[in-house]
Amino acid sequence: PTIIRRSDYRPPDWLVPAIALDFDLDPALTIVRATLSVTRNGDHDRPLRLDGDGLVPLEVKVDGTALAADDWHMEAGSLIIALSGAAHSIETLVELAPESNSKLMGLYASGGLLCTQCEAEGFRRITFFPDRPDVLSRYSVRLTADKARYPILLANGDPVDQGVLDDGRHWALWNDPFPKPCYLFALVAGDLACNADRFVTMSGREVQLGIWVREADLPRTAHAMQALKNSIAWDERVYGREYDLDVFNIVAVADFNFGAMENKGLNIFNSRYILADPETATDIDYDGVEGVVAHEYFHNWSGNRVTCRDWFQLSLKEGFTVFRDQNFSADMGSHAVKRIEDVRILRAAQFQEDSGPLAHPIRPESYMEISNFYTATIYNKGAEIIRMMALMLGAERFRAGSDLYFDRHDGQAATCEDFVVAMEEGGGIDLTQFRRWYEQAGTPHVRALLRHDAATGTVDLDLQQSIPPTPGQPDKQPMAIPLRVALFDPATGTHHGDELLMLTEAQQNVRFEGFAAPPILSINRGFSAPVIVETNRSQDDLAFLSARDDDPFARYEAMQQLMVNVLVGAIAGQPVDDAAVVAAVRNTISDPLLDPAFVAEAIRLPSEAYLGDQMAVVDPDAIHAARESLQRRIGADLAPLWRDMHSRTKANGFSLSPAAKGARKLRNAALHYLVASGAEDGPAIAFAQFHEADNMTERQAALATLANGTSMERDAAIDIFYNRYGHDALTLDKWFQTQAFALHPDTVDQVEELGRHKAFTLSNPNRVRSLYGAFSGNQWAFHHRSGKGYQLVADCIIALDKRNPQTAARLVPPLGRWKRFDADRAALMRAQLSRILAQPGLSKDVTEQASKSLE
Ligand code: DPP
Ligand code: ZN
Repeated sequence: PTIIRRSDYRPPDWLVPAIALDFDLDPALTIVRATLSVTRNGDHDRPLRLDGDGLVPLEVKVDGTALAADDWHMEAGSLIIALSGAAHSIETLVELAPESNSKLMGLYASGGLLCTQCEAEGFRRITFFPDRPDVLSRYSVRLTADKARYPILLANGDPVDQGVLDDGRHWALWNDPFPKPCYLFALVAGDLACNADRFVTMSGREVQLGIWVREADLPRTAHAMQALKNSIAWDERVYGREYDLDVFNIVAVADFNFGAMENKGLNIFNSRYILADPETATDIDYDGVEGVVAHEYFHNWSGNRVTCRDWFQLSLKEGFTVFRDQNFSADMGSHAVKRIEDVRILRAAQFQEDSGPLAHPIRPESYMEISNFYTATIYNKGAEIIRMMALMLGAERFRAGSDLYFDRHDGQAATCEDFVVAMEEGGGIDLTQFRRWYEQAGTPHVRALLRHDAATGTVDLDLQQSIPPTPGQPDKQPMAIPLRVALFDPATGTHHGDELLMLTEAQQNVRFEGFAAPPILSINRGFSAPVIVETNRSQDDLAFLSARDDDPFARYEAMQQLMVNVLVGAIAGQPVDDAAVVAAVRNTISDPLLDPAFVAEAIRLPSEAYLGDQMAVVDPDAIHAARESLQRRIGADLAPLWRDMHSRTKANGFSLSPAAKGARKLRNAALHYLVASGAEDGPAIAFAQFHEADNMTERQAALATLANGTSMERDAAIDIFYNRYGHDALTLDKWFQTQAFALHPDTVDQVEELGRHKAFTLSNPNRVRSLYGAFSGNQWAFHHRSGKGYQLVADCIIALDKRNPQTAARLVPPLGRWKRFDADRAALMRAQLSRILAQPGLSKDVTEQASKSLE
């Protein structure tokens, strides 16, 4: 396959200022007529090249005249037309069969709907067009379909007109006044019900809001609607950005490759990020709905009004928009807890990516298949890079920078460099060295050693940074790393102020004066930089910080580090003092001033995968054993406290208030430790919670806790859950996911069985991810020494690649982590990657991921 390089960028040869699309919609045979106004861009004599993927041109007209067969030709799916002159009208006609489109890219059918997904390169599966984000056009779209089957016809922009035809069909005309790249095109046709509402913008314009779902799902859309209204208000208040069309529509679809898509004025969502009610959605699901609704809404400015010049700039819109949605969610709930959750996700997904064969900078240099670059690096590390700029600038100057960025580039296809320049000019800062964050892959390691000189009262902080080699980047330059630091006086429990240090050299020393006694170092407070910090802090220092640090993230982090040290010691077979961990947990759960949601985060043991990341060679069995043993110890030593906490946090009636959510989180943590303690009545208590819960947060947590064990209650709960929710796809996903994620010795066999279950299907990406995606994130089970886990996932990839390569490719990365494991496991993993690569007709998507993973 061809490799696309950032350095090869060239402006488009032809522009398309306007396009009229006419769809005659039918699941078996849809006819698409496109009329493009094209203009030559610059002084050249190159032909017009219109990208196409799987399209056959049934008609090609230039300025109203059908072209003779030798005036155009096809080249690798694209339509090439030789043209003289500067401007023409081009008309093409193609036929599509949406119901047989299993890739879910382009126009496809899902649960009785017809819908589209075009990002990144799906529009070329709908019509011939220069499918690149720097070609911006005004769209006018006419949809015609059977009125009984597809009573609702939606497209981008504002509705213009509609009418009924005599043959049982009807039509609608939509017009989008804002020029946009074709990846933001969308249409939906279906029998949909609407949760309708309105929003009056900051300048007093009224916007009609609609969330479109199946009639039966209407009661589950209230949370999404509230999140939408909150998002619109937040973007006005925090960024001064106003919505710009008369309507804003969201449609939920069941079969979707991504989480959601920000098409102009017509967002299309994976239904899991729209539908929520207490019976079927956990608090995490509710937060997911809020965060993704906000994310897609915020793209209206960071992505749509200002879009990307080319796909190498993807993080320009994604990193910035994730940063925006993270801050929105923090404002809607708890800043401390949101930051902890975001860092946990970053460490679980992005740090692993950054240390493996698929590591890439947030602005990559090359790709085979752009779909493979919708990664945690582009999204989550990208957000961290924006966050560091915001930290260095402070709120006001950051806002000045973002204002300049939006004003200067409105209506343009911009680059990451444009964003950085706007921050420099608007915010008044020099980001020359900081730009390396866009260029260099790999997670920087920072060593921070504190030395105290009692005679002079000075403290020296010796800082060192190093960035490990990553594919194609053996040597790295030092980064500009903003570190928030405080030095605590252990006697008083206070510090002398939080300082922002800029680490810019490979080695750097910072001196502090006036310390009679050695202080305790609190560093990377708030997780100010996405780095791995190593310090020479003792377990006593960490215990102190876990009880006293006034930065909630640093407090959480001290607790985690305390646990990691004990666990890593235990895994290495060293005698360990786990009493310090028990004491710190006791101390945290007994502190009445702490937010319960924070407590639940702080007392949670680091995941098996995170522990694996701390080891030179991951030993999944030893990690599992050590973690189970510490969990049991914490559970047993504090058993009365867990019992008390579990009954104390039982609520009377369901609410989504932060206090109620916090109480549920703590209740579930208490249940978990209580069961882990080995108490005889543990499973019965979990089963009672499973049975009595009036919400999915408690029911699923009880199920998950039981699923980790081998009690009789386990099987009963799994059966009851299936019978109760088997009819609801999103909830059934949880049934698959919980079993695939179970820390149970037979998980690998159970996953094999679940793959043959009648409710399992490869045609729904959510279902695939809920089984195989969850399973490959279950370190102990997936890395079963038999290699069977690898084989199951590889079988799934091979089968899925034939229908949906994009989703298949997303399952490959866990197999690529073989270098981190022992020789036997590494050989088994490599064998599966080779088997995948040997499949005839393998997609570009999976080929890229599997071949890079073998290197
Ligand atoms: N652009 C989408 C999103 O991140 C992904 N398809 O929101
Ligand atoms: Zn996005």
